[in-house]
Order: sequence, then structure tokens, then C-alpha cells
Amino acid sequence: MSAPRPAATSRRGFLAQGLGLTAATLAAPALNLVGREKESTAAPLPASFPPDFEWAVATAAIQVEGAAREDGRGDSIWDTFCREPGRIADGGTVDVSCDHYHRFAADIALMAELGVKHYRFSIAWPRIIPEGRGAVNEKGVDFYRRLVDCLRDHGITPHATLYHWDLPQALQDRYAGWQSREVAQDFADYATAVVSRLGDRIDRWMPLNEIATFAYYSGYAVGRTPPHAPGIALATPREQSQIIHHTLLAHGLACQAIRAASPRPCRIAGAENFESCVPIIETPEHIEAAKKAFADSFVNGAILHPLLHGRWDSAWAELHRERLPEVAEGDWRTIAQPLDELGFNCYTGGYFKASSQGRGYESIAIPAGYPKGGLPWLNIIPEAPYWGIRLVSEAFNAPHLPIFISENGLSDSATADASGLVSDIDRIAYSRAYLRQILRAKQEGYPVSGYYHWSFLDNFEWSEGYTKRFGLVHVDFTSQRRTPKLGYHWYRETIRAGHAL
Ligand code: IFM
Repeated sequence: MSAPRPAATSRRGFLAQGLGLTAATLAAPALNLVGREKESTAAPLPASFPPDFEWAVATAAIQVEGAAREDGRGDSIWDTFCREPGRIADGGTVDVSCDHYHRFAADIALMAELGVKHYRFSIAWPRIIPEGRGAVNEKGVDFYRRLVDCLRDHGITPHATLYHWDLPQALQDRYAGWQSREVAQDFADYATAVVSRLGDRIDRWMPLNEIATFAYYSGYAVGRTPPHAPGIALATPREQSQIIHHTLLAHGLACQAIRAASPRPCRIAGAENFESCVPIIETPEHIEAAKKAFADSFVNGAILHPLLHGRWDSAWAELHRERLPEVAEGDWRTIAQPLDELGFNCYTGGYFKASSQGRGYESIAIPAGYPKGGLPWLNIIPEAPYWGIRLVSEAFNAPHLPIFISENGLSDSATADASGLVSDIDRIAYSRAYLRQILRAKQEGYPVSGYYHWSFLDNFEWSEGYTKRFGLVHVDFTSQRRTPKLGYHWYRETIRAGHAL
């Protein structure tokens, strides 16, 4: 199934209505739009998201489920990684985590009270196929049946990611996991196993989460510490890009498998954390600079072009020719599966300015002391979602593809008061600022369809263990007590109002 195509005039028509201009006037290059919007004294743009906007929360299997050795689940690379001394900041494991496996009913009741109508979770490959390939563990499938039925009973639509980094350890042992092309076919077979069993209940699918993170930055590329499982850094840029290529192949084969196995029409989305490039001043020269930086970005071009168009962009490929992977005959055709929508995991971005040097842009270094969301990489850049959405549309030629914020959030620094309430005002200020920029994109007619807050619960934050808290709901990991934070109450009111309060 291909992406629903809104009428060709939709963005300009929407803008024109709001600005009291004709669509023809707006046929000018996008660079001029910002200036025009400011000059307009016409009717105000809609102040709220439309009623069908998807307000949601997100989690991932290994970060919340626990029950690591129950009902036939196999080990993932993260189970193994957590056992290696010194890998996880607090020595935490994924054995119990938030115990969502046993507590999902109460968690979903809390989601329903929050007012979200959509929940993005992931399915654990080693719970469904413990050895990574071969026999299906029906008890594992039953867990997701119970979870999804409970969501539906609460009027919440399930959105399932098939891979959120928990590769079966057996495949790491058999052929070095993502380093081998073989993984792509095993992933597709796993997708078939899941969708043929759960496709009667789930019709929104995301094959892989954040290729850039697990395959590159925190995965196989050199340098990022602390690393992610399996803790392997590859020496050359070509070897690193080869991993990205294998993930794209897995994506393409899985899209085919999902559509073939689904008993009813379904929708497939990517969920990528591409790099948002923000012009430091919104004038044409700096906007043009940010646009160039966005198109030149290694991960943007390596992942988005193949996902959206089934090939590399030729200018990008020339720029990065030293690091291009091997692509076998037919791979581009496999990868080029139509997407129904694109998820954007948006936490941060980079500021850019025009330059007379190099390729016409310069990245502005983030100064020491710049505000962060609890992690060194999480610079607070509220315009990141707006420019990410806009530049995918403009620089990657995808003006009609629906896009949603598939993750956004931070790790708060608040502690509970005497009554147990966590006043996570950093989360509220951050999410409010980001949501206002998402609304801006919507007002300008970009096809933005939803916002998925990361995360619903405090959970296992990879190499940081349980030291970072991304949840709207506080979890006491000793008692497993859940306490909604102030941010939960803010989000509930925001959902009710239809815009960031
Ligand atoms: O916790 C992660 C999530 O698994 C993927 N996106 C970023 C989040 C915060 O680091």
C-alpha cells in the first residue's frame, strides 16, 4: 500500500487560507514563506491540533517488560551485555525492569486516564523466536495478544515496532548479528511470524527503530561512549556503513513480509532519528545553509534516501564516496518499499549558519553550559521538530508523506516531594516548547499527524541503566509503585486542550 496522497495543493492551500493569500502567491520558493508569514495580518492560523491528531506515548519491550526468563523468552544481546561488568552505569539488568509484562493492565489503565488514544510499544524478537530463527514461542505471542486486547478495551490503538534493539543473542553467536546479510531474511521471517498471528489486532507497524542509533552512533561506529550492545566498534567507515545497509535490507524485506502476512490493510512507518538542522536565524541565507547541511548529513542521506526513494542521492553519494557500503544486485528494489508514514524520533538537533567557506554552511558548536535534557547529547533545541519535518519535505522530496513525532522527551532531574509528586518542570518546559514548533509545522500545512511522548514510564535507559528517567510516570524500581509526575498532568490537560498548555 502506498502513502495516502493529499491533494497536491494541500500545504499551500492550507497556508493560503490561514494567511489570506492565494495559493499561487505561495508558489514562491519556501525560503520566502517565513518572511511572508510574519508580514501577514490575515486571519490567525489554527491555534490547536485537529481532533484526529494522534496524542500518544511510547515504550520499548526490553526497556519496560522484564520477565526476561519467563514463558520461553530467549536471551537478547542486551541480556548478555548487561551481564558484562562495567557496561551499564548502575549495573542494572533487564531482568525485571518495570515489570510491565505482569503489570501491563494497570499501566494501560493509567494511559487511558492520561487520555492518549495511541500507544507505541515494541515486540521482543527473542520472546517470539527465542533462537532468532526457527520455532515460534506461542506463549510469547500470547503476551502481546493480551496486551493488545487490553489496549483495545481502553480505546487505545496499538502501534508495534518489530525491532527496538533486542537482537536474539543466538543470531549474534551464529553469524555476528547485524554484521551479516543473513540477519535481513531472519528478520523478515520473524515479521511474518508476528504479523500472521497478531495482524488481526494490529494494523500499524514500524519495522525498525532508529537505525542511526543502533547501527551507527551507539552501535558499530567508533567513538560514542558508553556503547550499546553488542559493544562492537568497527574500524572503517565502510564496515560501519555496511551495517546500515543490512538494516535497510531488513527493513525492505520486513515491509514485504508485513504486507503479505497482514490479514487486512495495514500501515507501515519508519521510526528514524534523522539529524535536524536548524538555521540559527530564520533568514533566507541561513535557511539555505541549514537545508544544505541537512542534505549533506551522512546519516540522513544514508538512511532517508534509501527508505524514501530506494537509492542514494547522487550528490550525497559523491560527498561520502569513501564510506559507501557494498550493495548487491536487486538490493535497492528490495529496500524501496512504499512507506505509509514516517516517524521522527526527535530529541535534539544542531544550529547552522551560512558560510562563505566549504559547502556554504557551518555547524555552530554547542557551548559548555548549554541547556540539556539530562544526557550529554540531548541539547535542547526546540525548533528541531519544525525544521526536521520541513526539511524532510523540502530537501528529501517527500512533501506529502505523513510524518509524526514517534518519540520526544527528556530525562528529568526532579525528585519526589513529601507527597511523592515529582515536579518535572524541565520535561514540561521542554515538551511545551517542542510541541509549539510541531504545531507551527502543522499550521504551515506540513502533514504532521501525531506526537508520541517518550516515555510513558521511567525505564531502562540502555547503558545508563536506571539512572535516567524519561517517564511521565515515576517508577519506584524497588516496589514497582507507579506515581504520575506533574508532567503527566500537564500532558493530560494538553491533550484535552488540543495544544501545548
Ligand atoms: O530510550 C531511548 C529509546 O529507546 C530510543 N530513542 C531515544 C530514547 C532516549 O534515549
